[in-house]
Amino acid sequence: MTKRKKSPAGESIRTGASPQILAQALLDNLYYVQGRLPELASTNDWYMALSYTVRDRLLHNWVQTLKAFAADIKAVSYLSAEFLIGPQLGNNLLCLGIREQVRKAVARHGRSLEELLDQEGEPGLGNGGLGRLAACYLDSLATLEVPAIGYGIRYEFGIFDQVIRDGWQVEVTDKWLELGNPWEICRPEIAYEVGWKGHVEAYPDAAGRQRRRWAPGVVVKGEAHDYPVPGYRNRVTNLLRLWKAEAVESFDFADFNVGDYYGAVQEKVLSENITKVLYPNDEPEAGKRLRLSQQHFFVSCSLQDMIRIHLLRGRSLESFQESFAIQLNDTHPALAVAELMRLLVDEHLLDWEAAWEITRNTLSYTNHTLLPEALETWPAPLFAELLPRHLEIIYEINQRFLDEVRLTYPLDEDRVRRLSLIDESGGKSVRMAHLACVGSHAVNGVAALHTDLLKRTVLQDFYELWPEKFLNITNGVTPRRFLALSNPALSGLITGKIGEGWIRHLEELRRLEDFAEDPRFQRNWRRVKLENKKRLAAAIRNRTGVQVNPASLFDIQVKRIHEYKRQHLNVLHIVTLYNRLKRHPEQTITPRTFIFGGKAAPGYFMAKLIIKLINAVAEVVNHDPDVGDRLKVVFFPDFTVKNGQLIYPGADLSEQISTAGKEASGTGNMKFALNGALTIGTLDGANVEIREEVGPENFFLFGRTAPEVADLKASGYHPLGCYEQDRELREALDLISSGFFSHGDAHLFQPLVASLLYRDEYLALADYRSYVDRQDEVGHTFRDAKRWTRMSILNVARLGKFSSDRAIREYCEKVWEVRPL
Ligand code: F58
Repeated sequence: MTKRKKSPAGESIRTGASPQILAQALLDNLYYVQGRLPELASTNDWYMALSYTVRDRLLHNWVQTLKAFAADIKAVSYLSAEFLIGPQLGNNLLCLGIREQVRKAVARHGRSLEELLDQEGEPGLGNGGLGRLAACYLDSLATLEVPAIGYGIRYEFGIFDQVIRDGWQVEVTDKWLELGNPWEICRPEIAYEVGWKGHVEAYPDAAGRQRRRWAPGVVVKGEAHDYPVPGYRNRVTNLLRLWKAEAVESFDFADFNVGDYYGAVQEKVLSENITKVLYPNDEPEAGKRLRLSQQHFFVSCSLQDMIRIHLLRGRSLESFQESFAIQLNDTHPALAVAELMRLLVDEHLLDWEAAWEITRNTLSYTNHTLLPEALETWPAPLFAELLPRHLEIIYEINQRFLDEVRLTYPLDEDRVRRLSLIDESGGKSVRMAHLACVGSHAVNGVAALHTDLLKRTVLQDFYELWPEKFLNITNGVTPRRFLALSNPALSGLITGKIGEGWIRHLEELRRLEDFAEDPRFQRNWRRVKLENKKRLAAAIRNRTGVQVNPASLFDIQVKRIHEYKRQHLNVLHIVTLYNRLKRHPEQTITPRTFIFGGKAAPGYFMAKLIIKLINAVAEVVNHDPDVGDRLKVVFFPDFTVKNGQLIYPGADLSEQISTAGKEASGTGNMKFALNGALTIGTLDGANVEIREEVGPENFFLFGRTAPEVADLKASGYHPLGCYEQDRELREALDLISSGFFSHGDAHLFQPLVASLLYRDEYLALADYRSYVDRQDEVGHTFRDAKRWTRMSILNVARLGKFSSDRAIREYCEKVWEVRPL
């Protein structure tokens, strides 16, 4: 080891944590890494220098933790096409516990820590809940000291940035790497080759057994890019390893030698395309060959990496399952079933039976959706072209599996057809959820209701076949990022009362119950909320120009825009309040600020129209003198993790209003409640469990239940009937249809209104009355500050269950069979 430079006080310039040493380290990094003198340095230069300074302090722990991977300890491998990790600097400071020292060090150079934190963009390497969940789980794994690697894709362009122009969403390329990325360590020596296309050959092995061998037509290299994932104040730093596609050099040179220079360059460009861009959800299936390539690419690199690590331990592949528990985050990495079989059987020459045993014992699968249109399938011809050997393996798995099914259910060919990995209705396609179920030893849903519905709907046949494989693990969120980091004022207040144990043991929040009615604590609670609302109001002013009143009820819905999440139901309520005010301008109502945020998939017309509607209603309501300050509507552009950290703490009311049975879990519901917002919600996803925990008297419930939704649909639902029977609903819809919010253009919102009146797949009209009545109660309750504050405190106090630490403990015990370091 090289000798470390020491300060006079004996602290190392690379690890010391006093303000003095940090200030010196900052200057060193500014000079030697950024190549800048302080007087010429930009804010970004300072941000980079600070990040390197913090990274130095993480690396020591990281190197130590990596040793665990060389030792004989079982590690978790979390395979996910998305990791929505959010800004890194603030969280790393929190985990290391050096924020105040760093603040002083930065101040010595005349800079503010806030300004540098704000300079950081974020890696938008995910669409929404699923990607963020993966990031929360990595945080908990590290905090619970479980050795873990997150494996994913290093997209060059993450989820698009959302800009609002004339009320419409416009997508802008996310160039997150543009200004450099101090958290990433590129490891060119950790790289694997991944193949596509080509053909499969049969040959006899040394023992004379028939074997298959894949000769790919195209080969690309995957290069590891590593991110440190620190635990909270515990010296453990795990690893997030993202793969970047590169051209394989030998290919370039071969082309170059025959003089095809441009051919070689094109090869390089095509290879690198694989990790160019994250797919936004809800895009049509067609033309998604690149997406299948991405899945195969990151799965193959990750499995090869795990096998390398396992063999480095001096173990044989028969014991692979003792080195790794691999979690499939939805079906995006489900190809792992076929790829692990291929690596074990074709490359490492194991028997099929032995390989199958290893595969099943190693893999487990989490399902995140019940929406049939969201269940992944790939056309067999596309598979055959891109991954011919994998398709053969899948056919073989299927044949053996269906033979087993036939033994269990003789003469039930209908069931065999339903269970098959191949959908034969229409053109043949591969059902990825079926592949994941067959290849895993455990299958879980993400909230109690979701798991229940999984067993009774989309995976019913699998549940009947293997009931013991199924379990529920309700999602959770990390209290570090979503309370300690994003809401320092509330955290301080809580810690002042019950100590800081809650940061690792969220159940300890329960002790706040004793203070729910304490007048002084209540006053402080309200003061903190008001501060957070002022901070949010300032950001709203800054980004939208709208001035909102921090004393009004902040009613917030932030999440991806989707018809099942029913942002338009929220809009119908706003228009209803507006109509009431127009009819009785003198009426006293609880002043409200409605805040929306969320991205629509670029190809999802209806979702984009909903954004336009929100902005159109905002435009009218915000400028109507009859309304004054009583209603304001805001669309906060570009909802990200970073913006979320600002928004959740400023909420009074959390909108969790999806049609019952559609939202698998939701995690925003947990983030809001943890920050003291009350929920108005349906009995959907984890709302059910949140309500159970906080008590029904502290939750604003409305709407039909999942069985009621199913019954209504089965008995023939006629939304027009709701419209005819409810005057306020009729007036709200009529006003939208009339062109009132669209400068007289009566066509603009017709597709939305017509879809509600004549189809209303997500029962917005059926739940309207119950929603509006509950909202009236919300408005009423908010006027009773003591009662509201009590409810808010009790919500926070009873939220312990929704820590991602609890979820990870359950995975460790029930699925992975791993123990902390
Ligand atoms: C979400 N799924 C669920 N998918 O909708 C949400 O209820 C749940 O809380 C969350 O997972 C975590 O379990 C989700 O975010 C995606 O974003 C997919 C990404 C890939 C394309 C299809 C959508």
